Amino acid sequence: MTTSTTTEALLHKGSGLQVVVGLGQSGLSVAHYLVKQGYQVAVTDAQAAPALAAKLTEAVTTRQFGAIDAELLQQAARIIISPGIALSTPAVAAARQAHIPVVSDIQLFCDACRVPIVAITGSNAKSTVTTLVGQMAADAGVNVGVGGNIGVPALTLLENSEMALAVLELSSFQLETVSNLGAQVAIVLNMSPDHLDRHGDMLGYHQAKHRIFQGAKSVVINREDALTRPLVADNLPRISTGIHAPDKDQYGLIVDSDGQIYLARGTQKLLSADKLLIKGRHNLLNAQAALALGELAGLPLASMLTTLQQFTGLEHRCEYVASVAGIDYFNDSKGTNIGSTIAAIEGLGAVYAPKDGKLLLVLGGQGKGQAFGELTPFINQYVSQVLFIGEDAPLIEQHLRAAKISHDVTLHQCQTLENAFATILQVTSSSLSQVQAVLLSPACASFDQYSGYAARGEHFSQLVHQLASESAETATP
Ligand code: UMA
Ligand code: ADP
Repeated sequence: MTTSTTTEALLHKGSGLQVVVGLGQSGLSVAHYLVKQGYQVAVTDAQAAPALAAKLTEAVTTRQFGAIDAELLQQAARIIISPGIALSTPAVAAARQAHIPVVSDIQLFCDACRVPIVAITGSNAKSTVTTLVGQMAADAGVNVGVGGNIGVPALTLLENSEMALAVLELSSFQLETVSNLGAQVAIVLNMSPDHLDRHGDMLGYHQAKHRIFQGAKSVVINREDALTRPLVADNLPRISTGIHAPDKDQYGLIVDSDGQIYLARGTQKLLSADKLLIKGRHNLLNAQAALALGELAGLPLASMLTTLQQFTGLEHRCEYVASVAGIDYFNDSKGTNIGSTIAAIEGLGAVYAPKDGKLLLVLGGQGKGQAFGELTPFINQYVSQVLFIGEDAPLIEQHLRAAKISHDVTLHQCQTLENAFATILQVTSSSLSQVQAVLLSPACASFDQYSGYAARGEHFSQLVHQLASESAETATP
């Protein structure tokens, strides 16, 4: 797929300075890719000593660290911006004002990619569905590359010259500077508020996400969420997913007279929901999305159904950790926005409610400008204790109170996870406690206290295991 370095060097010499802004994973991949293509490349980063500078090829001699270099940006023929850097950053905004094109690594990827792209975005479930579609393709014998926001920079996929299909998880940050992606099939899985601090409001966030449909050859739509539909009327092939019985050739759920739920395509029952290892209504939608994307990418149904039954889900997404003193602990540290936390509360709440059980919910971190009051009806239905951690904890409590949280729900300000566990012990040892499950689903980013959601989830799991060993010691005569 990649042409030889010498040919590219001739091709791109003299086409102007390419300035890579941000030397994280994607910036590093961009710099290496462009150098290989023969471009003249410079890099700038706000950090004085970015960790990845040591890995940068010596061919990049202009390296401006310690601040994003506004003067360097003004000299660029093109700026390739990292997703973590806002377009409103003054040096970047000034360059755009001067009509210097600003694109993301995904633009370079789609310009060079010669194989079909399955493009996946949404507020939640991106990594789950991307992994599932990638696995479905691999199990069907397709040489597939899986990358993007999931943690593998997209451009590195081009190093595989045998790749026959690319499955990309795309964030709103990556999409906001992409034009005419031209995916074989594209989806916005769902839309709920997230990253509003960066996009300004829901409209800005929606506009960024919907760029995924530009040039798409087919689309998948979530019938439960009107905001997932492409705005432009067109006659592209499209398949929809949803929680009701589907129309012909669409995906949905069929419920038998005995209450058994099936994944279905039209009137055909494909698989009983019991056969899936990933649980909850949201995962039934995720499974349908993967099937519909796979269908439009040409994957065989029988093989996709086999993959679906083997898929155990990803860590830190409503992951069962352990049961201590009769209480189940779940790590949903990847629940970093309101939509994902609602899915977790509803999904687990529905499991414990028939047994008169309630959830204890650990919430908080960096709030990203969200309206936390939207959680209140779900908390009132399924939760008896809310424990707040992190920098926006007081604000979240204010939002819940303003949205009329029930007097039956007790609120605790804990600041840290360690303090939260002291409270958990206290609350659950009371004979009046209705708590049957503890759920870490913070609805917030973790960067105020952790290096990322994975570190937060691991800390939670470690505290659960510590509690389990202390509880076993106490129980030993
Ligand atoms: N930097 C600046 N100025 C700033 C901000 C950052 O100079 O204002 C510099 C930092 O010093 C650092 C570099 O930019 O050296 C980091 O760039 P980055 O934040 O874009 O991170 P990458 O390592 O390039 O990772 C990015 C994605 N990160 C973000 O979108 C924040 C990764 O998604 C993605 O996996 C990776 O590219 C490969 O495509 C992570 C993420 O958190 C998982 N995504 C968000 C999410 O899922 O919610 C959108
Ligand atoms: P993303 O990559 O979009 O962040 P993940 O697959 O990592 O998505 O899941 C993120 C969070 O969203 C997890 O807390 C997970 O339990 C939750 N989640 C998964 N599927 C859905 C869905 N269909 N709707 C809402 N939340 C979901």
